Amino acid sequence: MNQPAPHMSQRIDVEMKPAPPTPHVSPSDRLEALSLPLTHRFELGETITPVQKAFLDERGYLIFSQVAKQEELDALLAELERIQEMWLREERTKVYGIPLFVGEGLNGEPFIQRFGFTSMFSPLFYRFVRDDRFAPIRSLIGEGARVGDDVKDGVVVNRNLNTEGSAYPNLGWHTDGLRSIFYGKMPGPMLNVGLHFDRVKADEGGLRVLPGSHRQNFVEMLTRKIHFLDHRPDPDELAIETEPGDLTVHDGRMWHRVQRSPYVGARSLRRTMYVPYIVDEFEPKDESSPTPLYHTIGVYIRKGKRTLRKLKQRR
Ligand SMILES: O=C(O)CCC(=O)C(=O)O
Ligand SMILES: [Fe+2]
Repeated sequence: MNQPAPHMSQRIDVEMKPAPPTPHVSPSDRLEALSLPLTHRFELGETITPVQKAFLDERGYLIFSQVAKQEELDALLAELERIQEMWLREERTKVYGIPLFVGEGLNGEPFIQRFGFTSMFSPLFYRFVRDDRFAPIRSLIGEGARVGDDVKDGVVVNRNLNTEGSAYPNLGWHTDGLRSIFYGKMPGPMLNVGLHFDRVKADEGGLRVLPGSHRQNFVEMLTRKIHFLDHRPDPDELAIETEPGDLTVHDGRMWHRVQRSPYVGARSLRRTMYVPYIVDEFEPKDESSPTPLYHTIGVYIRKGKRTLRKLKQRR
């Protein structure tokens, strides 16, 4: 269950608490879930309740209130600074084949805005994502769910910032399932688990989802919107408001996007961590892994935007 983490000096052995059984959902649980407001905030307990499971089945996502404490968030963020320092010093552009998004911070300094595979480089991240409190979350993924430290993009941390030099102020409509296709797999059921570090109200940008859109067929999943390029609000979208320490779970087939903050600078900062809990046997990655096509396209798009901005500044 525990893969060795080659970039860490000590070997870490963390026993993961076995996931509790997935609850059985009765028709009345389903009705109760459907009667809840779309913005309902659940409490994460020792197990996933039948109503929580029904809400996820019906709506495609769950919001758990205050799953991590502020001290824990602060420790993870401090660790992220250490990882950034290390990667900037190494002049890295990729980790395990996945491009880093490097923009400019508040004072024009290099600022990494998307970090992949953090738990392979940090004992703190490695331990945190294995904490007992996430055992019920793993029960949603399936039997034998483990942490995908070195698969897909690993444990990802995003830092959205709205500044002139930002490389990642927003993210267009997409389904996470499409990525599986780029990795050479058909999109099976998959859940994306996100930890939120900041208070983000609906009018401050942030996560937007199309509730129920995980139920669409495969063709709709490919064609409902243009993946990553469409940033337009949808009349049916829901803004997921977060408090620091909230945890969200969303179905990989559901359409979602990140709305740019209307504020510029420090007030626009939004940080999230996404954990791939997986059951399937993906190929583990390492430094020699190739870059998936859509990431290469992303690199060129960000380069193009940067060049355009510089040209505009010169005029
Ligand atoms: O920033 C977020 O909350 C969502 C990010 C996301 O959807 C993704 O990286 O696929
Ligand atoms: Fe996503």
